[in-house]
Amino acid sequence: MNKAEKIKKMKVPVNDNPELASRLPQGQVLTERFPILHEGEIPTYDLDTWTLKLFGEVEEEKVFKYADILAMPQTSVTCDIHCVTRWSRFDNTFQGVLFKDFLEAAGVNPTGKYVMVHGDQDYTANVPLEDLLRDDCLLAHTFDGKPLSAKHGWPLRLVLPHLYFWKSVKWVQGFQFMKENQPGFWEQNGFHLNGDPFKEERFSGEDLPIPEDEWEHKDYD
Ligand SMILES: Nc1nc2c(c(=O)[nH]1)N[C@H]1C(S)=C(S)[C@@H](COP(=O)(O)O)O[C@H]1N2
Ligand SMILES: [Mo]
Repeated sequence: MNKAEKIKKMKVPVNDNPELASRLPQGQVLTERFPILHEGEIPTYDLDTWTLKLFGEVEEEKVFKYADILAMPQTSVTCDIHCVTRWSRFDNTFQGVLFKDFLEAAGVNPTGKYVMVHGDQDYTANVPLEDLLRDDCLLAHTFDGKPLSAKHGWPLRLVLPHLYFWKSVKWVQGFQFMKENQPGFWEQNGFHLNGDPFKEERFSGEDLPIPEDEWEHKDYD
């Protein structure tokens, strides 16, 4: 059974607390722990050789070093996060560079309206450029006042809180601009192309098998 099929068979939690109604999407359970979920091993990095690439449908492709990111305007974002495996966590404070500030500081003009976000290890998630330009979309290096832990995506992860958390690519390596929307890793494996938790855009309706051990959660913080 693949991940999408397994989530479909889970008992669906009922959110009957009126105080939470506007904040906790249907079918989600609130947690105070911070689960850790990813494909593959936790990568290690040398910050001197780390790079972030902007490529594809752009006027000019560019590569950034870690120091370039730290020199850009820094912002703090406090957000709720919602994972398609049904956990939500409120009031998470991340710090880093807003994607829209990054794009402006980068001086890169996208000619494609869709983006494939690339992260280690060979992970991808697709998002419309418009979504990345929101006021709460961050390239984060800090969580709760401390550097992100390696498990949660250090040295840099995307935080895109208005979509299910699978879109928030950890160990981000590049943004590929595209003329057409294309499915990323989970979007090719039974999950929704968009992924809005408040619309419960969980599944694609297709049934494509992936090995079970690739999606079991590994740990908590
Ligand atoms: N590079 C990478 N980023 C990733 C993933 C992954 O497998 N690889 N998993 C996604 C999924 S499915 C989730 S729910 C969140 C989990 O982030 P966390 O481990 O910090 O809770 O990371 C997302 N980003
Ligand atoms: Mo996930």
